[in-house]
Amino acid sequence: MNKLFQGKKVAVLGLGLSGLATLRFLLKQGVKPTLMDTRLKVSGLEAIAPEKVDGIYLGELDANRLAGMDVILVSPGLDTNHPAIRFAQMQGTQLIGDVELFALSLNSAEKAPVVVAITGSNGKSTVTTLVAYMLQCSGIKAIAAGNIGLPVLDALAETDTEVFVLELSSFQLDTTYSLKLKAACNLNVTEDHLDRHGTMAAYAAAKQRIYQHAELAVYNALDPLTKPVTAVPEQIAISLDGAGYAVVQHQGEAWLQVAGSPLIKVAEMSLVGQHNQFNALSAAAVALAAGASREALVQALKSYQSLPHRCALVANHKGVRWINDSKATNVGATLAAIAGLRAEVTGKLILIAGGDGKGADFTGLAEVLKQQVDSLITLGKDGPAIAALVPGALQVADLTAAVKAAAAQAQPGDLVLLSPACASLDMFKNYEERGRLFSDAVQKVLV
Ligand code: UMA
Ligand code: ADP
Repeated sequence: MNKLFQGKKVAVLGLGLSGLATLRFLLKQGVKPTLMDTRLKVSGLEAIAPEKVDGIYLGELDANRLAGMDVILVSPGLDTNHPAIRFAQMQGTQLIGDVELFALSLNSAEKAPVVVAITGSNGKSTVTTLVAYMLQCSGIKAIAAGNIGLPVLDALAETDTEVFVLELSSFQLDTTYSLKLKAACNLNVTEDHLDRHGTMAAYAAAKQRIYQHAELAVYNALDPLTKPVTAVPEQIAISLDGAGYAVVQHQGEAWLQVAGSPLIKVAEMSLVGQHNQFNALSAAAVALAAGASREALVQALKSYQSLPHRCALVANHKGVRWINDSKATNVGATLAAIAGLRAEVTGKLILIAGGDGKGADFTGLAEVLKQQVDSLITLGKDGPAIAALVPGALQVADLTAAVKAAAAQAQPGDLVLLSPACASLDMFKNYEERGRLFSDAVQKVLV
């Protein structure tokens, strides 16, 4: 590892969570990097002793300074199409991300732990945490890291980890080259992040990179973009009506079928909705490859606690249910939420949507809005584009107004669903803040 960067000029570009984890890792290796961020203010920098690094540069990127580097460790939040970054690459500077550094570090270790990874437009966090939980229930020391929030290089500091379960975004995969995986899973590829990737082809190609050095590919039988385009020694296709991994009728009830035999009754699972049956099957395939036992899979699927902000019930008041699905940051996630919940609604389904669509085309929502949503309330930057899909949509200025408008029309049996189909960054710090403020506004309006 040390040798890799010896005598080289290294820059850490982007000083958020992953950038600062990269810096900590490099300092431990005795590397003295240059730090850069396009923002003028970055929190966490005050803790860095200036003599430990080779300069800190904030604000507009200097193309010549970047091109003077041998290696740039770029954080996933920065668009690598930035002209100064492309210029440096053209001058021969190597561009890699924190996941690549994690891979290089493990590849040079004497005894590398097992690594599995999950990508997809939707369901990544659910599957990642479920795989880690299945392994933990099997008595294996597993840790979930990556896009889920714990930077991979911070996870590496946990020395007794037996299995790393990584959630990887398309941005992270774009700058990863040598990650060796016991199992790689691509859940689905639906429109997202087109403001960065430009085209669906480029986005799908970034997701395909997860299979580069994988022993097993777990993919979605119904989504051709997830099928490996390169040779992967072993492959498992997941589909609810498939064979090896599927939902089957057994003893008169629906069961999850895992590796060819029934594992658990669907009714016994803590997760609800068809998309979560698919997630559970995918997680089972990955966890088995990483050493989990079937007994542990059953235990995990019965007791797994859903992550917050994903179709979570925040209030059930006078027969009206209020659901927070703030993590639905793209069209595919909102479609899954509506499909999963519609059957349980006896009254109206009132949808609150809108935010920053990240360049998405919303027409895929139109049919479902017309047929399955009874009332649409929109907000945010792309609220008007979503409202334009159906007649009679109500456009409001903020989340509180949306909740008030929903409360004014809700009757017993109705369900109010916040599932924005958009990122939150136009109005909120992140999707968690949006979900929390929704929940607060609901509690206030119900008093
Ligand atoms: N930024 C700048 N200038 C810079 C660097 C960043 O303006 O020089 C801005 C960008 O607008 C960016 C934001 O800062 O959106 C954060 O970027 P970052 O690279 O500093 O992000 P980190 O704090 O390191 O967090 C990253 C992931 N963020 C992104 O990919 C945008 C986190 O995923 C991840 O949890 C973390 O590393 C640890 O691995 C978050 C995310 O939103 C949850 N991911 C996207 C998603 O899930 O849709 C891909
Ligand atoms: P990610 O980490 O990829 O954003 P999450 O597990 O956090 O995924 O789920 C995000 C949203 O996507 C949730 O709001 C949920 O309704 C929806 N979702 C979860 N799994 C799937 C799936 N397999 N297919 C489509 N949508 C899904």
